[in-house]
Amino acid sequence: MDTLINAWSLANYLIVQGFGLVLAGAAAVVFLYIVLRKQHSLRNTVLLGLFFIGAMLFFWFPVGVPKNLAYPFGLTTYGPADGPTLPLKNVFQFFSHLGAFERVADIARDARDVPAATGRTESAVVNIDLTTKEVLAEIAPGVIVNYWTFDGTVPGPMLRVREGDTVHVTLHNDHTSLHMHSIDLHAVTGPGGGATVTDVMPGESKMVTFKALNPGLYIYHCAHPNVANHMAHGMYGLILIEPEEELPPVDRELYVVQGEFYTAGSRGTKGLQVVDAGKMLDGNPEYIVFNGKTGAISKENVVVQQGEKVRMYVGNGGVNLVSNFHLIGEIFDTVYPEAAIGSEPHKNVQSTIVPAGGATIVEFSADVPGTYVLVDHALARLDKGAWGTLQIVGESRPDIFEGIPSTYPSGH
Ligand SMILES: [Cu+2]
Repeated sequence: MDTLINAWSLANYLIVQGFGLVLAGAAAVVFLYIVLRKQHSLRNTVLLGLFFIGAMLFFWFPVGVPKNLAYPFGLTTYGPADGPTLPLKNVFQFFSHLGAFERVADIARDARDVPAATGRTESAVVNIDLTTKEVLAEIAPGVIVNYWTFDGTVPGPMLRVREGDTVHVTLHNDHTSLHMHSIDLHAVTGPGGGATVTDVMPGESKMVTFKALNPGLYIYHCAHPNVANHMAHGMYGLILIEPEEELPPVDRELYVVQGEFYTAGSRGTKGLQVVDAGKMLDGNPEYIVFNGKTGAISKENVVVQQGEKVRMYVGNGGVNLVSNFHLIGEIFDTVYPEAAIGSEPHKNVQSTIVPAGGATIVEFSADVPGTYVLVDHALARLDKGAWGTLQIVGESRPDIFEGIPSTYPSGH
């Protein structure tokens, strides 16, 4: 990575936005002192003093008085724990440890990376190991983000157990981490979904044991305060609790998780980006992506054979937006709304809601060959990255779809 770009990121982050304000204030005080020493006039001293105080009130108050040297300045929050601001010492620590972070060539978890069905008819004891790791990777070409991950990808690995299983989840926090992490699995019945017993320091490990009482597809995520901030760094994934009575078999399964990223630099700004907690509180992400980065799910990799029945496990890490999941040119034959396995599934659905911190299961049959685009159908989000493609290969089916393809770039 270009050292100059990193240096500029640091300068922009700290000097321009933070210390610039302090420097301006200090320079103004020195300037006034020099002027007043030359004036020897009480009237001018009072006037200039009032002018200075007025100017400071006018410029500084809207920005906020720096509190505990935390970034962004002047952010007041009312959550149950600390807000999402970063102490400046953490920012310095981050930049001084840049060399220690692993550079991941591809942060995206492959959409095809779905664990095989347990195939069991009896419950069992299952051991799962996860490692929280803070890494650097591209969210878009040339745009570097400090991701906090489960097992080095976003989303973390999809987990799969069976209803009635006893599950031991051991959470390791990599020694290179700067922060504590934990895990809250929405499949857990118990305090914090496991988070209250898995707060781990860098280099340490802790275990939670739970009984998988309820079948379904559940989000898991880091729940160390500030929880939203940890999730906005990429700390989420899905766990499937297979029902005792198996779901109908399909030919292919896919794993997709939507998430938002709040970078301080505006969308497309190259170089290392830090999180902007103010944008996160306002719910205005610079990037909305499937599986961790723009372009992560592509038809080059996700190839479906005509005639196959496809099931997609879809989650939403949020932290603010509800996804309106849609596959352009397909109709979901079956949807388990909110991933509620056990309820009667919906039939013939176009778009389905995936709540922040929730999931859905959709199924479709691959009938007509071509490229298909999966989207969050709040379509302005496409331009923030919320789309991917898959390909159906096979013989044309003029009985279902016929026409001459346009030579213009395809819209919706
Ligand atoms: Cu965390």
